[in-house]
Amino acid sequence: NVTFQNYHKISDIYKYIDYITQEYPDFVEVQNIGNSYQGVPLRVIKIKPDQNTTDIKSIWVDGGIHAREWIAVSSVLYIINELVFNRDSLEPHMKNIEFHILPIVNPDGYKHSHEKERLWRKNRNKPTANSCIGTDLNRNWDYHWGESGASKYSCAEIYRGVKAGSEPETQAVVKYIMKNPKIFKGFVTFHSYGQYILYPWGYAKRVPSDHTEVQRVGQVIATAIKKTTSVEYTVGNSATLLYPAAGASDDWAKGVAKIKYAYTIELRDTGKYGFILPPSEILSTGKEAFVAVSTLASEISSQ
Ligand code: 0X9
Ligand code: ZN
Repeated sequence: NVTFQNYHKISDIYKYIDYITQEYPDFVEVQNIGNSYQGVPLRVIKIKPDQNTTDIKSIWVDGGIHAREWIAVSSVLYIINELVFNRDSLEPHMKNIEFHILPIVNPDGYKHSHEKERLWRKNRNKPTANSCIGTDLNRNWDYHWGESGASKYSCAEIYRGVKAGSEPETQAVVKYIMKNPKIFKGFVTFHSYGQYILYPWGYAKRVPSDHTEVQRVGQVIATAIKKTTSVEYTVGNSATLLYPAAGASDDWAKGVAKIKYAYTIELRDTGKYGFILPPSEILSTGKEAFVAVSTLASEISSQ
């Protein structure tokens, strides 16, 4: 079983996923949506509402697109844990929400970060014989792909890939969501660090026409987090608050899949430990991630 006292290696995470899907077949479903470059299955865990629920709305949640951001993976596992084991005490008005959760978008990179280079960011693809290893999976998505804040050089940390959607990890998620994009009302991708709740666009300092509403809900989430752990998250537009970076998954979710509430949440901390967040913060950061997703669920369920 997964504890929230330590970061876990990939094999333990997959065992945990298998365990909960076996134990709770009534409302947990697992689906392989594709394979990573190195052939590791990408598993989406679907947590379904009770039978006979009407007006079901879906929310996508993922973590671990960046290899070194271990806290994003542990926090998404924490969310799954809460949704499964505390199902009965969930707020009644989020009971028409279906969650589609991919805890590790980038298993190859995660493994490499655990075993070889702690600060590895990208996946482990090697597109051509003389290129460096790794595409930045958060620069690979097909919406304003290759514009500012993305590199065409394979050795760069922010390498965009040979073309938009070139990577198997990106393709798997695109294919899954685009099978039925209309059911998705929310999209949350967890990263670290900085304690930000970011919304599109990220490709340039521009905002979508519904940004006031998206900012409002972001602020509701930040307030809910503060009430839970006293930790502050700043809400704002990606490109303005952080930096322009094109080809990220949140922009794709909003621009192509047309998911209204698309957020990138940068978890703890604000720089003291950065990516090497101590295990003692796993549990409380997980709580923040759970509050974020459940608050979004409540907002969406009533619309
Ligand atoms: O640069 C990124 O990919 C994200 N920050 S991180 O430090 N985790 O690498 C921010 C992405 C924000 N979203 C967009 N730029 N669209
Ligand atoms: Zn990241």
